[in-house]
Amino acid sequence: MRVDRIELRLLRLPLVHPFRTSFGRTDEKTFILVRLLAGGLEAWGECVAGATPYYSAETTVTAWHVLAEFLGPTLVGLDFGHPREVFPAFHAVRGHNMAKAALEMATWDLYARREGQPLSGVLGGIRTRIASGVSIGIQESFDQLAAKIRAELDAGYRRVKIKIEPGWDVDVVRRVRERFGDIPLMVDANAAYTLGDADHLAALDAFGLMMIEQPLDEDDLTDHARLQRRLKTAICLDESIHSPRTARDAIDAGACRVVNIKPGRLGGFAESIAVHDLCAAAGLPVWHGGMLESGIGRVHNIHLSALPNFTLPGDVAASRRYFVPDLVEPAVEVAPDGTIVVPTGPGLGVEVDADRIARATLRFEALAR
Ligand code: NPQ
Ligand code: MG
Repeated sequence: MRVDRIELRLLRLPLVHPFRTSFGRTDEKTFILVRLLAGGLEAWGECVAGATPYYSAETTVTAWHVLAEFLGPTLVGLDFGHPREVFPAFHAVRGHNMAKAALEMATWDLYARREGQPLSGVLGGIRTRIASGVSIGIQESFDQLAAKIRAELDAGYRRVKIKIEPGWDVDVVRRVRERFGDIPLMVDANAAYTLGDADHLAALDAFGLMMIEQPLDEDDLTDHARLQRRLKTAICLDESIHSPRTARDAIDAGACRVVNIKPGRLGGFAESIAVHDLCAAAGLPVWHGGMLESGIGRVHNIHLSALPNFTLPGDVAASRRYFVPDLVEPAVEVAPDGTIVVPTGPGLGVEVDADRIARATLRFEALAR
């Protein structure tokens, strides 16, 4: 298989609601879409890097640079039999996993379309529906948070994750438990704490959380292992897990009991499958993270979530929580039982709306063989 042409587009879409985490607030999503043309087929990928380097080092600007100057030329020069060959072909480029993933994931879509199979089928998925959860940003008041939680539970979502930071944590969780009882609840700190906060974080043990996600720094497996020994609550790692090797090291160190898989953070689907498989072998459940993707990235995530060890509800929710209209038809919907159907058509299995993409495009560049 050879890719004839790669198109890069920088898009900006307004968010339905602003989203605040411990690292900042965002009102819109700026991101790169990649479109591949190969042998009369087209395929899509979405780069999850945002406009700012606050969640991770990559941004839309670094990703555009690396895609246009390095990864794009490598991919148009590559004759590959299977998309699992693409990530190794990018080996000379250090890091930049989000840029790598955008192209790599598009090659899986291309391969699936060529095979006439749904993307989930070529990835090894076994589910027809996936369980959906929500991630609720830091709010102005507890009442605002409670109203959001009520609405999401009423919509059927199967677990609620609330973002925490110092000053918006133990008391908020206590009040959520008092108001909502035994709902499936977890928290995500996006690395806002240090090991010195261990006593404070241990107060969360009283509330039966499913897990606490990424309490400490991205590069701090050792302190996560120390913290995990102090807590009853399971630690889930997100930002720390960059590769199958860091996943293995985290598991060996006892730094977590659950892993969040985001293909953007890992460099694509092949590396995500490797992490999925090694967590399964070690007896750790995984779930699919979210990066405020448009419908294109969102549908990629749905297909990967069909793999067997995605046994916990992910941060893969309905389009309408983020973008109206979305870039895909039909938009992603969540059923009253909190599940999302895995599309069954070839590749992504949804239509991409070229007009909406054109209207949201700020920058365009094409690379050809
Ligand atoms: C997380 N996502 O699990 C991330 C954080 C996140 C849904 O909680 C632009 C770039 C916007 C990166 C929004 C959720 C982002 C972003 C959220 C990362 O930690
Ligand atoms: Mg997270």
